[in-house]
This record gives sequence, C-alpha cells and structure tokens, in this order.
Amino acid sequence: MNNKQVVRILNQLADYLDLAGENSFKVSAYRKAGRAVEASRFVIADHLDRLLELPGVGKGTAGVIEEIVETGQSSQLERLRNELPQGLPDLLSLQGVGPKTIYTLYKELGITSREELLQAAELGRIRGLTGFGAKKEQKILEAVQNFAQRSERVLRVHALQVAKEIERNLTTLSFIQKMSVAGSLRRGRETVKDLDFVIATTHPEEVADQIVQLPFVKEIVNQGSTKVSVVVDVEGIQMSVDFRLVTREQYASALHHFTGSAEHNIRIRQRAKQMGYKVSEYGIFHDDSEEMITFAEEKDFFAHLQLAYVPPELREDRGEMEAAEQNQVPTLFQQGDYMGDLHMHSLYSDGAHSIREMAEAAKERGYEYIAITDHSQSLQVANGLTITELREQWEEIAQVNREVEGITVLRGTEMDILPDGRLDFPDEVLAELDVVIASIHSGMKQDRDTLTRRLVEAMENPYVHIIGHPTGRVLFKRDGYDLDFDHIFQTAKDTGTILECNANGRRLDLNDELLKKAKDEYGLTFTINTDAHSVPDLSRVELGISTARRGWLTKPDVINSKGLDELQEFLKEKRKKNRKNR
Ligand code: DGT
Ligand code: CA
Ligand code: CA
Ligand code: ZN
Repeated sequence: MNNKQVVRILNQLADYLDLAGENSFKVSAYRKAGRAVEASRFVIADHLDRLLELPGVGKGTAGVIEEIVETGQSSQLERLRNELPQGLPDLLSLQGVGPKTIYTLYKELGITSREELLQAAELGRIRGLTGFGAKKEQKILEAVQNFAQRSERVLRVHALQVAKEIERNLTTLSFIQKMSVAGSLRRGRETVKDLDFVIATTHPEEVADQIVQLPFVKEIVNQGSTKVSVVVDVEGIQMSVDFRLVTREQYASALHHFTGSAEHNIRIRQRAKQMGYKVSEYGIFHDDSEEMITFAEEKDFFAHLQLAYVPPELREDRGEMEAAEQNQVPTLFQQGDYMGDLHMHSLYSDGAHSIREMAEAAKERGYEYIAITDHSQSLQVANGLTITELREQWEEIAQVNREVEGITVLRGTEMDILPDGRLDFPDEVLAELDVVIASIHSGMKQDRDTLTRRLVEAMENPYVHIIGHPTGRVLFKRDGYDLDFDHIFQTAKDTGTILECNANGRRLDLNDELLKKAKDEYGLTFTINTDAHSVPDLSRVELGISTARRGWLTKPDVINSKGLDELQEFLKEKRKKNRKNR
C-alpha cells in the first residue's frame, strides 16, 4: 500500500466522521495525519515503527494508520459507510457547503443527493431551518448549480498526473514511433476538459487494440483506426482521452492541429489561404496541386507558412500570429532559468517540513536560494509567528546556512495585510528581513475600493517587496477579489513592488491574462513561487512556469532568474529608493 492510498482512506474517514456530526477535534486529527503522510518522504507501510515521528500523529491516529496499512481499510470507516446514506459524502464536493450543514440538511429534511438538495433549495424549504435563512439557501442553490458546470473541467495539476501515467504506459506499447500530448494540456491551460494525444505509428489498429486494454481504461467511447476515445481513471481522477493515430509523415501537422487552440488554428488557416494554400489536419496543400506537403517537425510547418515557431502556450490568438510574422516571438521563461523559490512555509507556521528539510530539497532541485516565508502573527488559523518566534526562526536559519552548503536560506515572511489595511509587523521588524511578502487572507469580501486600497497601501510600504497571490482566487472555489487592476499595476510600477505568480495549482495567481496585461501595459516584473507547505509542493513550480509562459513572460521579467547577489541587490533597491519618502 502506498502513501497516497493511506491518505485517501484517512481523508475519507475524516469526511465521514464530519458527516456523522462527530467531535471536530477527532476529525481534524485525521486530516492532520493525512497531510503528514502525504508529505512524508518514507513509504509508511514499510516504516510503521516511525509513525510517531510524523508531525501531528499521536498514538490513536497511529493505530488507525496501522490498521489501514495492515488490512487495506479502516473498520471505523466501514462502520460509518454502512450507517450513513450513500449519496451523503458526494455533497461535500459542493463549495461553501460544510459537513455540519450537510448533516443538518440530512437530519431535518432527509437530503442525501445533489438532486434532492437542488429541489429543496428551489422550493424554499431550507431557509426555515434553524441557523439557515434565505441568504444561505441561495448560496446552497448556487453551489449545486456551479457544481454542474465545473465538473466538466479538471485542474491542470490533476490532468498532468493522468497524462504522465498515460505517457508512461504508451512508451511500453509496440509500433509507436513518436507521441506527444496535445490540446489544452500542452498549451499549459490552468484547467483541462479532456486529454488529447497524437501518436505516429505504422500499425494504427494494433496500437488502438493495445490502448483500450491499458489498465486504467474504464470505458471505450470510440475505437477506430485514426481515433480512439476512452474514459480513464487514474488514482481516482476520471477523464476523457482522445488518441489520434497518424503516420510519421502526418505527425507534425496533426500535432499542431490537435494542440490548437481552435482560435489559433483559424488564424493559421486564414494565413494559409492568403498564401494560396489549404491546411488539413495532416498536411498542407498548394492550390495547384493534389499532393499533400508534410513536415518533419512543427517548426517546419510554421516555416512553410513563413512564420517563426510559436510555443504551444502562446497559441491562443493573443498576438502570437503577428509576432510570428515579424519574427518577434519572445524566448519564454523556462525551468532552467529558475534559481530559487521565494515563498514557502515551514513547521514554524503551517508547513509540514523543517527549514533544513526545505533547504535540502531545494538544493537537490539545483536552486541557489530559498526564502522561508511563514505566516505572521494575526493569521492564527495557520499558526502565524509572533515577532519573538520570528527572531527564533532567524537563529535556525543562520544555523541551516552554516550547516547546509550550496544553498542560501533567506529570512522572509508572508505577512498579513489586515482587514483595516494595516500591516501585521512594524517597519523595524520588516527592515531585518530579506524578503517581505504581503498577502490578504481575511476581509476578502470587502468592496472593490477597500480591497484595492489595502493592496495599494501595502505596496507603498518600502519594506514590502512582493504581493502574494494578488487576486486571492481559488479555482472551482472562489473568484478573485473585486480589484481595480489598473490602479494596482500602476502602483506596483511606481513603487517597484513585485507581483507574484503563485504556483499552487488552485491559485495560479496572477493568472496568464493578468500577467500579460501587467507586462504589456505597465512593464512590471514578477516572481514565480510555489507557496510550498511541504517538500513535494516545491515541484509545482512547473505550473507557475507554464502560467508565466502563457503570460508571455521572459527570463528578465521574472526575478527568480537572478543569481543570489543580484537578487539581494535588487531587493534592497526599493528600500533605498523609497526611504526618504517616509
Ligand atoms: P479542452 O476544452 O480543455 O479540452 O481544450 P482543447 O483545446 O484541448 O480542445 P479539444 O480537446 O476540444 O480539441 C483539441 C484541439 O483540436 C483544439 O485545441 C483544436 C483542435 N480542434 C478540435 N476541434 C476543432 C474545431 O472544431 N475547429 C478547429 N479549428 N480546431 C479544432
Ligand atoms: Ca482537450
Ligand atoms: Ca479532445
Ligand atoms: Zn498566502
């Protein structure tokens, strides 16, 4: 049994206990244990003797984990599964509808499914319950309606996981000459409806036969000699997948066509037409000829249309055609340009690993530096640090810097911008930090002017380097704050404040479009950070990079491309420039 399977059962147990109205301390203990197992770097099943080393795991939870590993299930969970109505756990996936609400709705109105919930909300039966009301009823109604829409798309981080598993399996099949993922995943989009693969093969039927037999294929939607469509289930994530089977000659054109976007493809076809050509899925025809021209690589396809190569992330008809015509496609930011991560949490606040563990993992990734940016005192739900605790942390940072060679740990904070606009630490404390991120974590429903002013005032502080996850959006959960972006971008420019592209797969904040706007219209500079709460989270930098690429960012646009000395000089500049104004 691997760690992920253990985590899934622990989380399920916590969910079911919540639904049964159990003591919330007990429930949060299981959730905490789940996070610790997830973040653990050893295989739990092989090291049951080390369970108590995991943060937040005590004797009771250790016993439950042992049972899960030994029997593959939890007797407590099985008991709850029999006692609770079947549809109840599904309701947990509705945004803003918590387990206690679900418990009440079940007890009072007997609701056990989304359909029943929708009906009850539409009939106005929920508002009368104690502690509910018309406003809450409306919120529940919207949550059910939203669910129907959002369930069509999958987060990029999950789609990548499925795609990697499929790729791993495709490499074991016979007769495949070349293959690539295409579609919105290849373009780096933050959510994906279905996966698309393009495969070059000499034996399409045989490849199709092998694909439908892969272990994760749950349903065969269509099986032909040019296209196979299936539904897969990889570690509980279900997705539709299209496989296009083509010859090696057709491959480059097909890869371009099925990468899209549809809007980009329309522009390509228009250009071809102007040149007297016609583009098909498999190649290009000249007007005067029946013969199809094919290409070895995608770049040859673009070259035939007298266009520079356009990276997939730019293929959205957002100016890439004009750039390609003028040979002005930018060299986008890439993984190798990334020198260090400036936003992460440790055991001091709500992270799962020590400063030393984060530093060693970052070193292994080849970074020159990291900043430890734990939460500040007011964010009590995330165990924010007081000034005294912050100073203790500096001692530990100094010690890690002495003991771990080849990487530098910077002193940082992710400081709350309080609801009234004040900052959570005084300037004297901020002055002693290398990296100051200011973020909003409360008062998120304030009006546009108030929220904009909070961010603007934070940026006007000479000690604030970075605004963390500027819009606060969480994909499938909440939209970003209502903000005056022009005012914010102008202030960032005037004050020299850096805006973050947060690489958490649910945030990706700023998103691609806002990054592009801020760069094109205001010439801003950015930082890509993972906001890691554990060692494995460091790898999600790839999500931030694909978002930055979709925002047309290049190496000089991103401060994480700087070496340590250059970065530290840069971070001091804002203070120097603005100090006389205070
Ligand atoms: P999504 O919705 O996340 O799956 O987005 P895509 O872009 O992966 O869309 P999908 O899977 O429907 O199609 C993959 C690509 O195939 C698409 O980006 C462009 C190409 N394609 C598919 N259908 C059409 C079409 O009707 N017209 C054009 N021009 N291109 C298409
Ligand atoms: Ca797709
Ligand atoms: Ca598709
Ligand atoms: Zn934050």
